[in-house]
This record gives sequence, structure tokens and C-alpha cells, in this order.
Amino acid sequence: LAIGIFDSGMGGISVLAQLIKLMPNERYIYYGDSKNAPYGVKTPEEVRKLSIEICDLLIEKGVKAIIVACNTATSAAIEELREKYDIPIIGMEPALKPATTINRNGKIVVMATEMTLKEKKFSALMDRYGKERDIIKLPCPKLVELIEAGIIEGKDIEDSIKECFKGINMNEITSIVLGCTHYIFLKDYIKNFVGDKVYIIDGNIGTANHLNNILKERDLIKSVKEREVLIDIYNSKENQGMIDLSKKLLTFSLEKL
Ligand code: DGN
Repeated sequence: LAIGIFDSGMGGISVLAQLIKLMPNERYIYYGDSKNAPYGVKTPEEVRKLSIEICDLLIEKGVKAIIVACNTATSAAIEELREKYDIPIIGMEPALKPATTINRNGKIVVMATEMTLKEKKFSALMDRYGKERDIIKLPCPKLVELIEAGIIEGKDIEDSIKECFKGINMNEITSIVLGCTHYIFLKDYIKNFVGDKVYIIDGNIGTANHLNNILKERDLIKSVKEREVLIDIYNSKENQGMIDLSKKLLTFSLEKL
């Protein structure tokens, strides 16, 4: 059985890369719902419905666990998915906890979709870890659009990052949380923009470790290599261009790990 992963498009490919790095002997099935991207501006009900449809499809294809590689879908649907399916369902969460422990001063910027920042999961995180800190919530939908269009480098990306941070006093910022899996492809660009003194934190390693532990506990991990990593990539837009873009982003992400 494989590990299933899905996202509202390409973002979860960054998570897939991290999983492959940690568990190279597994089989992976990735489903990118680019047709319905972005999830960030839909209603939670719509996102729940789409998430259930994708999980049904992954289960039909044969998976032993599912990674919801999308902070937005996690916020809207994780509880319902866990109730509905009896395999492990692992979600993403903005890495606010590490951000508050790494650096005890200054403001923290959380880059995520409107929905992630509005839903109760994030409010609970704020109550737990963000109370004594100044947190700036920063949705950057334009960046998701660019990535879905296959643009991950160049001037458009630089300009959009600058635009996102407009109005924020960068001298006060000590950490940035990448709370949307799409933004992880742009880590170098964001780093370039904010400078070396700012920590940039994402949840990908945490999620990969979490799945690894669960699979080990249940004795579901593969220790024997099956030739090479087997990855099936599907995309709801059903065109080869989206599959090619997914593969390009996967290679790009693996090279950076
Ligand atoms: N990649 C998704 C996330 O982590 O929230 C969001 C992309 C989107 O639908 N805007």
C-alpha cells in the first residue's frame, strides 16, 4: 500500500519531497486539485466536500495513510476526515510553536491563506503559543496563483513578495512561518527579501517525522527498497502540463533538501 498525499494544487509537492527524503522505500500517490485551487477563498463546507472526494479516490487506489498536505484543507476538514476513515490522516499546521520557541523576541509573520488564519484550528494555536507575541497574519494569494501557473522564479515572484510585505516594518520581524505548502517553493526568495536575521520556519519536516512515527508504531513502514521510489501523480485538471509541472517542482524541491 502507498502513502496518499493531496493538496489544492502544487503546494503539497514540497511535502512529498520531504517524505521521500525521509522514507525513500515507500510508494507515493499524489493528488493535486489544481482545478479547484485556490481552496483559501472557498467555504469550509466546500473544502470538506472536495477533501472527502479526494480521500475516497486515494483509498480506492490503495493507501495506508493520507497526508493532507494543505493547511487550508487541514483547518476545514481534518476532524471530519479522521472520523470518516480508519487509516491515519495527518494534517499540516502553521509552525507557530517552533517559531515562538526559537526566538523569544520580535514579531512573527504567519503567511497562510485567509481560511487557515480564520479557522478555529489557528485560533487554538494562537491561544496556546501566540498570546504573548505579536503575530502578523499575512495571506498572500497571489503567490499561490503564480506557482499554479508554473512561475516559481524571477521578477514576478520578487515583486509579489515585496507587495505582500508592504506596510510591514521588517526591522520588527524576527520569524516568518510558512503556513501554506505552496510558499515553501519560494523559501529562498523570501529569505533574500527578509535577510539572514529572520528565521523562516515551515511544518514539512515535522509532518514527515510524524507520519514516520505513526507508520513505525503500526509496523507499516517499508524497510526494503523496491527498485526506485515509486510515485504516481494525478491532477484534477487532467492535462499533461500539470503533471509535468508537478514533476518539475518535485525535482526542484528534492534538490534543495
Ligand atoms: N497549499 C494550500 C495550503 O497549504 O493552505 C493553500 C493553497 C490555496 O488553496 N490557496
